[in-house]
Amino acid sequence: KALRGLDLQTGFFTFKQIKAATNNFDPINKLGEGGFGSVYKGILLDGTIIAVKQLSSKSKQGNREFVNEIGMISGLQHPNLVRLYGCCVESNQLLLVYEYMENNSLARALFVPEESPLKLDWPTRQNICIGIARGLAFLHEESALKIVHRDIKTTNILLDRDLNSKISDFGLAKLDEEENTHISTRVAGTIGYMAPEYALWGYLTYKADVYSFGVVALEIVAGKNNTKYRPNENFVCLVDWALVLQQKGELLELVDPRLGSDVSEEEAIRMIKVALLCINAAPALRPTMSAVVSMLEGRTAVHE
Ligand code: ACK
Repeated sequence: KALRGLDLQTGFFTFKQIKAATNNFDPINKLGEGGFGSVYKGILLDGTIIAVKQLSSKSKQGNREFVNEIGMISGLQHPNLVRLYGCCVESNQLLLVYEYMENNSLARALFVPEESPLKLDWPTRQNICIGIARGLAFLHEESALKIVHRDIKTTNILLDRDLNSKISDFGLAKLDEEENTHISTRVAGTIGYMAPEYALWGYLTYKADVYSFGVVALEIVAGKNNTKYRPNENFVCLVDWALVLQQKGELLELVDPRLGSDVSEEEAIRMIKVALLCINAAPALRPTMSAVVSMLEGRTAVHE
């Protein structure tokens, strides 16, 4: 019944097809693990490379998020959303089949030291940031469904072969209903990225995604993980540090030193200022995602 809304553009795969594509879930093809289970790389008979998400346990929670994910993104197509090709619900299997993203997650590219830091030069980081903003603007404003993602963070942003960014993991996504407001009884998301009004009171609007985006944008500029970065003993995270630097008028201190002279100071300051607007404690004062896109592209000025 939950699959009733499945869009025709999203197909069903047989378990046999998936087994053949992943070489029977060969550990060599394992791309990684999430809270839900494992992700495998596979190749379909027509040569399409896919990523298969396999739900590990039969937990009710996992099931609900799995079905939710299908319902949310089946049929949704945008260059900055990871495309869902289909699913497999055969022989007690719950599998989601996505387009394969060659360059893994943004978190890995930004924070894992073994990954070449210069893979993400300044123009690439800008493009990644604008891509995430465009994907979110589409979810919030253009998609017929008006979706709040609820779990925007660097591990949920994947990078394709050309390092374009796409949003993934719609397990927690919600439809934005009734005056854009929703009081959640179960607050789900990730510490460090959750908007304060949502984390504290379960007050959910699309502005919660805008806040999370702001944290991600700061992480992109700084090349540092918000909650794992302690600039000194007085500050517990990147966000706090950014707010202090804003007061001192020293925003450039935030810029990732690995970027060297590659970075345009004007563009870096602009990205940081946009991020700071997004993490405003008052949801009403945060910009919409289409306004964010426009500011990042330099089409409109950033009003502080
Ligand atoms: O940073 P990663 O290697 O990129 O670690 C995670 C892991 O699986 C668990 O989510 C990777 N992953 C998820 N979806 C895809 C995909 N569509 N293409 C490639 N890798 C993926 C992700």
